[in-house]
Amino acid sequence: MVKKWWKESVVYQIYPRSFMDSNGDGIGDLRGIISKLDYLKLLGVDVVWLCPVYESPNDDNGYDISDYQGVMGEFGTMADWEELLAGLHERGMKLIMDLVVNHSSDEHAWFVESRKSKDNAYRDYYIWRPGKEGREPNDWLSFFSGPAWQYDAQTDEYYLHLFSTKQPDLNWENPKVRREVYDMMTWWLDKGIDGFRMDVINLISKVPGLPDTADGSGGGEHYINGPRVHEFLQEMNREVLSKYDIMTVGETIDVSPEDAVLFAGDDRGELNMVFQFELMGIDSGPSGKWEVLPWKLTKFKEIVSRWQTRLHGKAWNSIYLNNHDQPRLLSRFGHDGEHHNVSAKMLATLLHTLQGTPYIYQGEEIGMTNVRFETIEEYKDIETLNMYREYLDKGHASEDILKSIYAKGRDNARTPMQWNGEEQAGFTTGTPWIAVNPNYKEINVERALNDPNSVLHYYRNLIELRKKHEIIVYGDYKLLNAEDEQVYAFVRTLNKERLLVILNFYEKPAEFALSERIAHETREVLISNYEVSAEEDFHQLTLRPYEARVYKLF
Ligand code: ISL
Ligand code: CA
Repeated sequence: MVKKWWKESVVYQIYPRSFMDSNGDGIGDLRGIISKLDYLKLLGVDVVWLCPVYESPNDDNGYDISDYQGVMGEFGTMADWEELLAGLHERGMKLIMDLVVNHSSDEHAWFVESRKSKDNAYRDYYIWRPGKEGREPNDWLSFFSGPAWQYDAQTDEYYLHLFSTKQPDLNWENPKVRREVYDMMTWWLDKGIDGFRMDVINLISKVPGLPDTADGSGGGEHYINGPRVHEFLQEMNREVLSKYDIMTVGETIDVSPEDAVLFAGDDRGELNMVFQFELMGIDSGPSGKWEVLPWKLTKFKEIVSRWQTRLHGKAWNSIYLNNHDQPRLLSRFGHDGEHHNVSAKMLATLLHTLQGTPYIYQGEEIGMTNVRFETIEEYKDIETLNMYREYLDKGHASEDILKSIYAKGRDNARTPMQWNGEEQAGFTTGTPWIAVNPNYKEINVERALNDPNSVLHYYRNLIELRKKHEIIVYGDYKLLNAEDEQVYAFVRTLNKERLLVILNFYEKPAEFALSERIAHETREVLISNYEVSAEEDFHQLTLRPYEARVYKLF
């Protein structure tokens, strides 16, 4: 397998608004991040993915960009950003920036021009259509509730917005738009950044004619992996990406492993890897993410294993169990009560021992959990707030909607980083833009640093293991027990070396039998979240709640 630095790296995702506030206005900022660089170094991560810090009216917390080459005033200045980049590089870490070019803000100069008149030079930078019999041009729906079209009286036409009304979709059919995007990317790369995470990049090509859906299901079939998406990405690669030694990861909604091989295949000249959403959909019903269903470990293993094996030798996986759009991994797949510590370590073990580049989302390394605000007023996320209004209008009860928000709302991941047990968790000296999770007195960085048994130190150990054992990066993957509803066990192999990973996903102790062959091999525990006895019968293991073990076999 071809060796690459981005395969050997561990990425840490920062959501700047919630990471660290340096000036007491309650909003995380660039100087706040700079003040925590030694912390990131201590953790051992190689790459920081910075969520958008560009100028933005913050309808969607920076994912609505009004100037791609300016820094958001609330976050600081370009000089601060340059200091951040230099500070990372000095410490041997890299920086990848979020690239949000499926849409811009409606306050971007291009859109301000575009909406002025039908013959404006920028009209065609966006997707404008006349209405159909006094209604929207088609029946597509926005990811953030309601139709994907907004009427604009000035020119008596509608513009397309797959996300909020303040996030008009850029028209990638227009070569001028593509040129602007490539020039902007080049400008950032020439400043010395190390790559991009590309927001909903598989939505940029829409089916010509923008047809109605067959069944009113939203319209995804007409813009997810659209007809020209690979052509556009190959062009972007030729014009920009191929000229630098960088990493790229595409956020791709609704893709299969087969699609991923097209986006990130070694010989495709597109991206290095993609974020898949199959696993994140494991607890959603047919109506979408707000329909919360129990999930099953057999299904979990089936999804992960299919991605592991189908990409092997062809493309590269990105491994993540949560991010700024998802509930906290611990509250979703582990136990955020009495088994907090062991279950966080168990999930971390999985994250770091699969084949692919692991992504840690801020706060995950100390076991931060979901939050439950009592009233809707405390929530800030546009997706959540729009959905709440839509569901209320449809007649749902507020308590029921709140239940879905507790399980799936994006603000679960956006409460301030918990640095210490002092007021506002040490995140700000002022009033935070979103409330701190009340559990900050128990769960915080200061406490974790002082406790050798903490989740944080376990993450540090896992990251270190990746540096020492090539097999963790490059070994292939084989699932041992597809049918087992409680234990997840797999083997990684590289040349003559083998790694055995055993994870109890539940609170209940589990019996786990190993094959004769494995049981007779010499073994060494590389990492575990409980003490492991050498005397134990290796044919038949009894695993404690959320127990995780990684063995090297000889
Ligand atoms: O997580 C999701 C599934 O419901 C969506 O909330 C999310 O919008 C989708 O995954 C796309 O995410 C990306 O683009 C959005 C932005 O709001 C997200 O924060 C970003 O990660 C629009 O730019
Ligand atoms: Ca601030």
